[in-house]
Amino acid sequence: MATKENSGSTDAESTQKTVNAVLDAVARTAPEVRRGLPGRRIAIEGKNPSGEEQKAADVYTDELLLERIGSISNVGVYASEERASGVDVGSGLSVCVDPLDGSSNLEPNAAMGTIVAIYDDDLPASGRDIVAAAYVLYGATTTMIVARSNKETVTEYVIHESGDYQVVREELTLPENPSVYGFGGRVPHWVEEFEEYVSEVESDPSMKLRYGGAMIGDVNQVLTYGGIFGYPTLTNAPEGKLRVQFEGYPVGYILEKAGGASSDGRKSLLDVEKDDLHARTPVYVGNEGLIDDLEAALADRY
Ligand code: FBP
Repeated sequence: MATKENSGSTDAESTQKTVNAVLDAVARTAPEVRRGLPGRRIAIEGKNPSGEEQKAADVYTDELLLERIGSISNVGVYASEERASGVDVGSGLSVCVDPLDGSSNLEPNAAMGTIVAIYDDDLPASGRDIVAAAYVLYGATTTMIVARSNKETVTEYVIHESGDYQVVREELTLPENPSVYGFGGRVPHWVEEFEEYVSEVESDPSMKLRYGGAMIGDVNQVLTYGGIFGYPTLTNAPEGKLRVQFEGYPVGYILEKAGGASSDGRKSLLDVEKDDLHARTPVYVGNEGLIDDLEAALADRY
């Protein structure tokens, strides 16, 4: 585990150099992840630390990323959704990975992603310790969205079969007029105030339902068309399903950098404080107006 003095000792320049090295490693690994998916959709014994079924593809992707990211100097800890605790790989930044977000989409050949959050502190870190967040989307093409602490904007890259990646959209910002929405969890488990909010959203003729079952695919719809994605608080799971360190913080960081907003129902996802590496939180990200309306709708619950 990176020690406090180590994790805080990296200066801005070496931090961004390490961020670049991590992003290069993730981009280079993406084509290999895609090539390794056929034949790995079977479930394997055991569960991940969140108690969910692991696929061979989850474990394969996690092992590739540990090997690549773990060998980068100035990376102190590699942690993943698939491992109970972080792996000490030296000293420096902490890297949290959801190796294959939405792996249940492998069987129906639908979109999946890899999520990366880089923190300049020990784990579990705070959302305000993020120095970079990124996600790879395995869709019709392979793309990567990146947000950095030393840049006010979000960049989209396409990743080629070689692992080389090039900019396709600089200064990516959420469109002002939202048009898509997607919410997870079973409707009978939505709390009443949320159900009323969703009815409001659905009554807007400009809004279309886009829910694909992999957060990264759904969030990318919101980033492209404007709108809102949420995996909400549920009556049978008040903290929802998504993990703070591996999903909530990085996606909240990216959407806020793109001029949108994030929330756990009350406040920015980046201000959620949890002392467990695999803690969950309700996740809502999208256009500021939609998030403000959501927080107003849920206000009576808190
Ligand atoms: P993992 O696959 O990384 O566990 O991610 C959880 C997830 O697949 C999200 O990507 C997605 O938003 C959500 O679960 C879908 O949940 P559900 O199957 O309940 O709609």
